[in-house]
Amino acid sequence: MSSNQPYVINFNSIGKSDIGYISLAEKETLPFVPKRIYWTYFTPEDVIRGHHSHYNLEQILVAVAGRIIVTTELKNGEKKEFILESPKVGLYIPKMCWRIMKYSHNAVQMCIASNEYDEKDYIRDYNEFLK
Ligand code: T46
Repeated sequence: MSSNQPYVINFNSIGKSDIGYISLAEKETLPFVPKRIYWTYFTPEDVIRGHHSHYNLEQILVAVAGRIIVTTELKNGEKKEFILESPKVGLYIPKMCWRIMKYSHNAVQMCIASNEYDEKDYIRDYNEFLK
């Protein structure tokens, strides 16, 4: 379900240790119908990404490999930290939510997004976000 709060989604996982696993993002478990999926990788550990919010985009981040530390901040100042380190866990990020992300060297971040890419949907100025 869509929300104005970030929250963790536990995806279904099928399998066992001797054969491996498959995780599923079925439409019933998703808060929106995805329009775009992309992934980031090889982010150096000393680089902090994000530093932006979106006017309308909603996203689900998944650490399909490695570990991602995501700090979210809402306009009311509420801050949360999430550690993503399981490929069967997603983090829903609502619209109007500032975020920064730090990555382990082996992290692969998959992002399931509610809309196509649009640079005009970004708020990259923190003071503008707070207005
Ligand atoms: C987010 C976090 C979690 C494109 O040209 N097309 C695209 O679809 C995307 C996603 C990016 N770009 C370009 C725009 C920038 O020049 O790639 C460059 C880096 O994108 P961005 O500043 O969004 O990178 P991150 O890693 O800070 O943020 C990414 C997502 O793009 C963003 O929406 O919320 O991951």
